[in-house]
Amino acid sequence: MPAKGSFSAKLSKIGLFPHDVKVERRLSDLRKYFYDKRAVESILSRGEDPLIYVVYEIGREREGELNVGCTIIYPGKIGDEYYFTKGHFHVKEAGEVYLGISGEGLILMQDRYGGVFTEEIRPETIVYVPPGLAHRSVNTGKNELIFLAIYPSDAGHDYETVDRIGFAKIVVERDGKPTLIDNPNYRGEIK
Ligand code: PAN
Ligand code: ZN
Repeated sequence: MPAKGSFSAKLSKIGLFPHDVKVERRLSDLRKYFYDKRAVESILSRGEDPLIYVVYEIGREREGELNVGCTIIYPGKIGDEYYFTKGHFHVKEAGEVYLGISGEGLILMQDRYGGVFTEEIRPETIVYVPPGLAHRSVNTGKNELIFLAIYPSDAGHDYETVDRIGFAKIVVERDGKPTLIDNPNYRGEIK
């Protein structure tokens, strides 16, 4: 828990975050991304559809402006794979800054040839996402992972490429610890 009255405590009261868009992503929206298809189908067939993450966003339109999004990824796993965001490339060559608010997680960044590296998302730390890299965030902790994302308002989100090829690496629990492994469903280099 963030210290009472701290910056993180204030931002954690996310109902106060000014937003004009709220996006909710449930397991059914992400079914094709989790690698353990049996685990996915067994949960959905029980009539359950857990909420994986929510994004509150201030969207702007004019070139030169910045969008601010606040993402909350809930704690949990499908099989042994931690909850994550869909992930996307930006349509334009636009970088982005992530500011960790609370919880623990990782951001995977992947180039167009499947090269992946990770950085930690932690409270009050900043991650820079360079232009041209797909990015997906993963909650590896026991609490909500909350972070802000700040990016050019005309960056655009390309989900289609990630839909088509996936991420080359995924984050699973091994011996109680988050571990990066090859994604068995990865479909190779982008043509
Ligand atoms: C973030 C993401 C947010 C949700 O604001 O959009 O964490 O992830 P997906 O968009 O992949 O579902 C960001 O990177 N904006 O550019
Ligand atoms: Zn982004």
